[in-house]
Amino acid sequence: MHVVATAGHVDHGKSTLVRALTGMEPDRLDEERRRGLTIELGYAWTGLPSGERLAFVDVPGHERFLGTMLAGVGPVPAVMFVVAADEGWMPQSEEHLVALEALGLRHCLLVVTRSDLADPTPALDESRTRLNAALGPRLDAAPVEPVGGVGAVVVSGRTGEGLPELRRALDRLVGGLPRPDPGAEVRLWIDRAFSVTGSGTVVTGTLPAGTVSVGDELLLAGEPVRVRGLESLKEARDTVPGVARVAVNLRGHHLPDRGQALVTPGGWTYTDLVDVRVAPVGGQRQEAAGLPRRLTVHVGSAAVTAEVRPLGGRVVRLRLARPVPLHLGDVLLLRDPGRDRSEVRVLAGASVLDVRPPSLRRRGAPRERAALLEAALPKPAEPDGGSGFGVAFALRTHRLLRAGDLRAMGVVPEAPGTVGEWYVDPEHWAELGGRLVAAVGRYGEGHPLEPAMPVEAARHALGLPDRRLVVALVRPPLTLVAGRIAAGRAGLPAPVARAVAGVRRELAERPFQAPEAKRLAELGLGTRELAAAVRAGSLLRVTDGIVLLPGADARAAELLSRLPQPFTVSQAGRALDTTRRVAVPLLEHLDRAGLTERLDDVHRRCT
Ligand SMILES: Nc1nc2c(ncn2[C@@H]2O[C@H](COP(=O)(O)OP(=O)(O)OP(=O)(O)O)[C@@H](O)[C@H]2O)c(=O)[nH]1
Ligand SMILES: [Mg+2]
Repeated sequence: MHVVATAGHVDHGKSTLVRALTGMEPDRLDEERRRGLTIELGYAWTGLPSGERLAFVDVPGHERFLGTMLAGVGPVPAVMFVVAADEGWMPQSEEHLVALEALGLRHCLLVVTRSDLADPTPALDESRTRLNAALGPRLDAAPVEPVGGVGAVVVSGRTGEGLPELRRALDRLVGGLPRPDPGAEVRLWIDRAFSVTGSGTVVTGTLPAGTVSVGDELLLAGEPVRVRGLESLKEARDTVPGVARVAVNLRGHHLPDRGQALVTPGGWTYTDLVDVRVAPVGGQRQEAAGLPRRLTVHVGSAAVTAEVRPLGGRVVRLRLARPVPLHLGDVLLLRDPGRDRSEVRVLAGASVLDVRPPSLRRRGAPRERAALLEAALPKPAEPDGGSGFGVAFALRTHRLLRAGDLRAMGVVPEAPGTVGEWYVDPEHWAELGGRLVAAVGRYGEGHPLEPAMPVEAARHALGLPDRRLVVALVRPPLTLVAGRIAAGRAGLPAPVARAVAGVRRELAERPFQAPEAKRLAELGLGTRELAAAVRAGSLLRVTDGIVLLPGADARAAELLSRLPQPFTVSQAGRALDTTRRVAVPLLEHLDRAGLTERLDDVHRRCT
């Protein structure tokens, strides 16, 4: 199934076309029929020649209802843009086009209708030129001739002339739409909500991607709600993947407003503070500094008032009047609510660059922030429709995030985290490593009798949220000894250094199989030699006579954290590919370092 929205000036024949194509009435209100005017969003559907089902969201063209038009178009991937042959390009043709440009629309079909009233050629030529100028650069492979531009069809909704051709053109339009991911996080923007006697609250909307099923728990304004029943195109369904029109029964819930959304728990960030990059529309060069202080932000079916704070260049911070579920790369439409009616009121589009921006108090911080975001932008610099924003971008701007934070930002990591659930920007990670060496050195100078730095003190010094990150940063010349980080000291006698190098080679292959006492004796490594190697940071002492490579303890903790928790000594031994001789003292060492915790005689868990 596909969903296409209409667009175009008032009275140009949008609803007439939807009616002619579907045999259904998009104008359901008495007032609409009396005034011959669309006021509310209309819904109708039909089968196309290919067998695909197509639902329309029919929008009003009247300038007073621009907000309703935006609510209808917001979540929909493609538009049928209607222009009357006898009137040609009109103010709301222009305003709707600017809105579609701001929203980053990529799939559009031009329909010149009312061709029974006038020669359609002038309207067709002008409209095609304008649509191509505004949308052309963004259009995905052109589904209809002329190649590289918006497809166009001439029809009459009155006589039916051109309708078969229009159906074929719609088939080509929807055939060119990308297949949305059925596994995507659900965000169903509500465009209608009503009570049905006997079944309670029903909300409807266009599901752009993901899957909704009966029994799902979703969030509505952050509160859990249960999907009690589901319909698509008036048929009861157990499960519906996007793109689709859906009606969701939320029995017992109070009536929500248009502009709220049903979302997958954990799949979105509810935020009232966003940093965005403004993209000018309508051929203007909208500088962010020229935006009004207050404007209306449209996203999906929502319209939210926002305070504007320019940060620098095209980057601005928006404080929204209420939290909205967003992802990085979401496209917002910025509109001036207070301008003169006769002017184009859509000001710009804006891509969401950050849904959890830091506070900016210091002088100069806003400008630095704008520069950081600009520099981190995916190349080419023009972000489009959410694509291009990935884990790397999120980490370049946040440095350090949990897997759950990334998911709520709409970026899905493919690789495992740097440490457990933590993802760290590679550049930042390298820098932290250097800072840890310096911090341990400073600590040693300040505490000559106690030269090794407690992990917790290092965590503080680096401002890290989790001690496991500190432990993972401990690499030669640093070593981890009983919960402290020691700076290695060079200068082992040559025979000892050679023997130690032999041990290190063997351990590199089987990192948890500590050399047996016999092997150590063979190499001439007695108690004193081992102690020197440990002091030099070349080996890690686990207990008397058991040595491993420096960092083996952090590596062990990392491997153990992947086991079902809690675990036993023998499970740990298997995970680390070693025997009890090593596993028991190593676990005790990890206990002392605070990396594992002993629960009872048999069980431990990672902290
Ligand atoms: N002669 C002729 N009249 C048409 C045609 N299409 C629409 N009309 C008439 O134009 C008027 C407006 O048509 P609608 O379909 O309501 O226009 P609309 O674009 O939906 O208008 P809004 O929803 O209010 O923006 C109606 O009186 C229609 O009968 C056509 O192809 N030929
Ligand atoms: Mg209409």
